[in-house]
Amino acid sequence: MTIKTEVFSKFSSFSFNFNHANDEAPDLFGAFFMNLIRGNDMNSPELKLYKFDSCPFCVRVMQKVDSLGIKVEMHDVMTNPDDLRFHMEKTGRKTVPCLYINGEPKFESSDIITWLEENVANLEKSN
Ligand SMILES: N[C@@H](CCC(=O)N[C@@H](CS)C(=O)NCC(=O)O)C(=O)O
Repeated sequence: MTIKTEVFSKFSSFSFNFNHANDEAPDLFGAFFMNLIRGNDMNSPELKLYKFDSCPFCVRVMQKVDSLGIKVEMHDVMTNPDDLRFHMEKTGRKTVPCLYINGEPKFESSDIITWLEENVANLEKSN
């Protein structure tokens, strides 16, 4: 369902769009209102987890992500060569799990889990 809303005020008018079904917000106002409606914090850090599914340390982190209900973009280094290349170029390592917090890599599953638990209040929730 795409919602397009027009907002008029005395001095200006603007419209915004967001697509509820696929989480797309094609403009800044759309993103702002989508996050507002969902109770998401616009200042929450962007999280990307580099992992592969048969890695037990990755599984621990993914279970924590699930149980906390937070939104994390998944990058599988086993199935996606571009993800592996990026991760190695960025860190000089191929070790996973690695959580990128606003682009900054954090290694060690137990440190990642502790960080998630300590910061859950500020993290964007999954839907
Ligand atoms: N102590 C680390 C262990 C991580 C680890 O050993 N990951 C393996 C996959 S299960 C790996 O990436 N090995 C390849 C490498 O380190 O180059 C943690 O808890 O995150």
